[in-house]
Amino acid sequence: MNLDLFSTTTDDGVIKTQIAEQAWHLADLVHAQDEQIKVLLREIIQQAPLRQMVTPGGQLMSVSMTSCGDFGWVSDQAGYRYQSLDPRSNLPWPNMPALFKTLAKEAAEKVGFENFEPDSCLINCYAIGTRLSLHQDKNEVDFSHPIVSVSLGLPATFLFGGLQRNAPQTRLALQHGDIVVWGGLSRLAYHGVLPLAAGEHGLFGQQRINLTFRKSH
Ligand code: MD6
Ligand code: FE
Repeated sequence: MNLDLFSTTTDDGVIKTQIAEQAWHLADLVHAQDEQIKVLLREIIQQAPLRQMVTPGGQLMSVSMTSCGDFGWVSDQAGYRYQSLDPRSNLPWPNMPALFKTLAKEAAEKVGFENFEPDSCLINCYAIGTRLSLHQDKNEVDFSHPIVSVSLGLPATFLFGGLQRNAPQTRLALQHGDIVVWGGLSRLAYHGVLPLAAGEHGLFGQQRINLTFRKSH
């Protein structure tokens, strides 16, 4: 099924497409900040390296992950959760850079979520061929806050489904610099990412980086 997707242009020239109830795609919002983001990401990854986590069911995830902010999302045999310490080092996660927080807050505001205060930024790194299977983001304490998701590097196909795993899915092409924001009635929608197609991005090379900002607590 394909929802009726419609585009509007906001006052400040951002192309905004609603993908579901209270879910929006914002095209090319990152603009000129991408090089700065890359520098900040390198610093974060030096402190808290990307790693493949294991699902509670014992499967190695293909996407590599790390976090910054007051809390980081982790998965292991004991389950999915947020932790204030990186289990790899037992040190706090790197601070969330002000630039990251501002970007997330501004994106949320553009689609009507005022006062979004993310305390966690999950950094997903996709190599060619890796994917993220259909899931809900439900480890946060309060689902009234939206999620803001920033795509960098190679393009990917995002699957956006409904509140039940078997609901029909919409396919969305996510390009470098795009942001997806969702909350409210779509907050617990199932979603995933298809295997990353081969390619070479000018700034990020043969990978896709996704930053998802959440208020976890
Ligand atoms: C990704 N994103 O785009 C994976 N979750 O690489 C997510 O799993 C996600 O983009 C919640 C909200 C937005 C997202
Ligand atoms: Fe997710």
